[in-house]
Amino acid sequence: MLKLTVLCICVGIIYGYPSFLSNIPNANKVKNPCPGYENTPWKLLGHRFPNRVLFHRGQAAEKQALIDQGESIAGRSFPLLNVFGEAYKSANFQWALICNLDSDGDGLSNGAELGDPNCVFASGTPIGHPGICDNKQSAMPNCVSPMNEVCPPPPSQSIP
Ligand SMILES: [Ca+2]
Repeated sequence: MLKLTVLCICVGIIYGYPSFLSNIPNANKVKNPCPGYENTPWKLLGHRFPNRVLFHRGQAAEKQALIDQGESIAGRSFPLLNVFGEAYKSANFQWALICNLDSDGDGLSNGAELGDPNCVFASGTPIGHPGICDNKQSAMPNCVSPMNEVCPPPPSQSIP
């Protein structure tokens, strides 16, 4: 029975993200808007890191930082959500409740950014990232998630 429980927990962890993403339109088509990473996929929509490798590194760093401060990490979770992920979680994972919101404050609604501007769960192409201010048409005075705070440093440029 214990083995079955462990197996179920592991399967849930490994396959949890796809079902989470399937409830957000075009979530698997979002691109990384960060300088130097443009046009690479942002696979973990709602999280501060674009892929599982970087996500797990980020988790390890966050845990280590707490340990270094003398804090316990027992029983704590480290979802590393961005502003869009926090909004989605707060809405109990209901896309309809956050579609018209502008989670990152860049002047475009989450639906507009994800290619579902009318909030009908349309299949389309995302024009932006709903958790990072990447609206090139606006000065974004209400931005809460600027690139210079949430993006990693650009990869080093290769010398020609
Ligand atoms: Ca955005």
